Amino acid sequence: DYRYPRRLNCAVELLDRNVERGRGDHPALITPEETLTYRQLQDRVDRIANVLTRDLGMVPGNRVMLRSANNAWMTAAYLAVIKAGGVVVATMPLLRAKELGQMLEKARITLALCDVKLRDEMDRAAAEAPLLRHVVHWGNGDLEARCAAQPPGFAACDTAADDVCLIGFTSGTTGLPKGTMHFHRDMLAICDGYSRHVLRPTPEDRFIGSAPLAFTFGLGGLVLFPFRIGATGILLEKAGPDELLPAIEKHRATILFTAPTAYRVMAGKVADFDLSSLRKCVSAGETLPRAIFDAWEAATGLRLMDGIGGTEMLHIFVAAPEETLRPGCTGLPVPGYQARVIDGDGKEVPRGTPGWLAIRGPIGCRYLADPRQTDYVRHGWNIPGDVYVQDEDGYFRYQGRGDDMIVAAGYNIAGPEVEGALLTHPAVRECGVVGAPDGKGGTIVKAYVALHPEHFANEDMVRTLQDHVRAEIAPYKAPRVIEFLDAMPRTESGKLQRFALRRMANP
Ligand code: 3SK
Repeated sequence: DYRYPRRLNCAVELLDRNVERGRGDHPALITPEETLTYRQLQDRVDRIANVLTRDLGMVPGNRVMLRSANNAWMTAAYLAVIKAGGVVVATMPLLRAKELGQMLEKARITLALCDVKLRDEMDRAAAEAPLLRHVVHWGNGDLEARCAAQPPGFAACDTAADDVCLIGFTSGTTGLPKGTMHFHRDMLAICDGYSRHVLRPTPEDRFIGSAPLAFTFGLGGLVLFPFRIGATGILLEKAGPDELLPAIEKHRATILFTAPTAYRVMAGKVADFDLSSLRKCVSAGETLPRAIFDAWEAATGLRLMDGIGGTEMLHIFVAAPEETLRPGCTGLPVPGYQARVIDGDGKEVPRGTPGWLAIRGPIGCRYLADPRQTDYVRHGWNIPGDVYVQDEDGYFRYQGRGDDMIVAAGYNIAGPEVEGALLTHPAVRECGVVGAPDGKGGTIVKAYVALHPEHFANEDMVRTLQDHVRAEIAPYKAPRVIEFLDAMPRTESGKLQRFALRRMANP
């Protein structure tokens, strides 16, 4: 019911409670380099917290940048900052110095912990960041030696449930990142909401996935959800389909979190691996085309659990457990959340009518010093910019991002629907569909397509794909123009950057 004590440190609830409750010797984290039990992880967290507070002068409320691929040091650093009352600002590994600099400035960051493998961009950003006092690296022995010199044990900071502990920067499909602030209680609420009611894991589960811990999809699915119940997270620094499949087999992973495109690629390769340990597969970060749902079910016998979430609300807020999920629908609001479809004036539209998705729940959307707050939050409802239809029986069906809707020849056409139809053709590896000028003041549907290697990009293929779409969905939705690319532009979290395609289509 999302009621938490007024004083609460979520790192204590997620880590120390496991040791107190007899899970100390259970593996908390498995990585290619090391396996750490809850007790061993607790020791590392406490030592890092001592380094932060005694060595580096961190005080509660300080914001600490973390920079690393997914590994045990990154996880320990996350929990240490929070246990010491600080605020984590984790950065996606591929970000450049300029983007890091914007975050350092916006969040007024004073300390940074960084895997030495990612030091180049961090050092360049640090050179231009007057507020940043220390950057300490691990992987070169520095943080390791500082930890060894500290005493074990750390008394957690007595934080309030409503103290900020995380600023998650959105990767921004619009190219303009925003910092979203989250409280200690929010970190537990996603575990007690989506995970407990929809995913329903057990303490023996082993979670694996591809998203970086800097993306809250990965943080929840690989660390918070398992830790809330004393289960195990498996972390891979590189987690493309070619790394995920052997790791699932090797570590007998049971719950998989990744994006639709990865499921699509993996579906063609599963025959070479023993995936019999897998029991639940979560798909989010992007809309799940029916073709991918079917391909994964045919390949593994498992039904993908679709969900929509956001950095703003920390994790998934509309989804469905396997037994009630409907292919082609995202699902129902997670218990404790309310969702509705509204028009431009904020009024709920009738069932079956497309409109803006609005969400309200235990986690609020709060941007750090950003005037866009009032665009995305109205009367306590978060309006993320997704267009949905609510069916008669309450299920929410995705139509597209507001700016993915193409108005062509008087029709409203959802780009993702056309993409879903294209993806059912075996030659199509990935695609993106946007509106493009027709040269006469109107708009046409244009598809960008990347083919599987054995197929050729030529006029025959254009006609084949157009005919295929016409056979799958209403013919007026078929792309009038198809351009072939080697790969689609994607954000660091794997989302298709339709704005980049739109820019290409509207030079
Ligand atoms: O859908 C997303 O992009 C998302 C973002 C953060 C956390 C969880 C999800 C699914």
